[in-house]
Amino acid sequence: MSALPFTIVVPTYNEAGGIERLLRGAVDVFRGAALDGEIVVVDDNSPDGTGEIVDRLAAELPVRCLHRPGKMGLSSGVIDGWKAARPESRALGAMDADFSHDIRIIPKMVEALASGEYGLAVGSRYVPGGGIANWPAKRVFTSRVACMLARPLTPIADVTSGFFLVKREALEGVELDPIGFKIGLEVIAKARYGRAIEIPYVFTDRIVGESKLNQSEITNYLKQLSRLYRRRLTGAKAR
Ligand SMILES: Nc1nc2c(ncn2[C@@H]2O[C@H](COP(=O)(O)OP(=O)(O)OP(=O)(O)O)[C@@H](O)[C@H]2O)c(=O)[nH]1
Ligand SMILES: [Mg+2]
Repeated sequence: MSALPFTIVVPTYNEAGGIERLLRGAVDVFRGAALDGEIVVVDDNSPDGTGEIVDRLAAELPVRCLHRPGKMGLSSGVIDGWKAARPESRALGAMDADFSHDIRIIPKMVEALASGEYGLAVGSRYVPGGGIANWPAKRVFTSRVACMLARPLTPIADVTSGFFLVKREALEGVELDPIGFKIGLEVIAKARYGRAIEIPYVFTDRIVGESKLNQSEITNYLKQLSRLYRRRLTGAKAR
């Protein structure tokens, strides 16, 4: 077993079409690399029964479901999932449920943190070896602009990645703003992780289920950025 037990949170809303395959695949990756990982799915009372599927799988896999009463947002879901992580986990992560994030790089993320060299490992589309398989040009452009806007805050190229693993201690006492979809940016900008590494992977657009991303998330992202810039300028006091 790896020296670094960890918990990955998967927020879900109507992901019944793929959740079982994703969880089985991730646990296979954990077992194949002898990792001590658990997955906490945070389900917002999905009408399609995602939460019940996870409850059933909890009997045979290192997986649990945290049920929330209604759709409360991706970032707050990840934060609530981390609060529910088992005490022995020394690293906390996040991953989407729609197969966009390549579960095969999880062992590299764990290894980076276990080495003691890094406190944060980010799955990255924007370093050599990474990429995006099947997004329309307009969406790639929007994503690149979103990352550029955060450039003065961090040298990390893929700041809007929702796929990462961070040392638990790096989050202690850190107030994360649950606004919008970009919990990764909150962690990158606020957590005390020391060095970070970006691990390349090729992002693939969701193959089952429907997108929950909408125009208001772009507004939320701009709001989040402005709060982070303000915080930077006022010496980390503002949210
Ligand atoms: N618990 C919870 N999960 C959510 C909520 N909104 C989105 N999610 C989950 O967050 C993850 C990312 O959502 P996506 O719809 O894939 O958003 P995206 O990746 O930005 O956009 P697409 O890939 O185009 O769909 C998925 O696992 C969703 O099920 C929410 O309000 N609550
Ligand atoms: Mg997605």
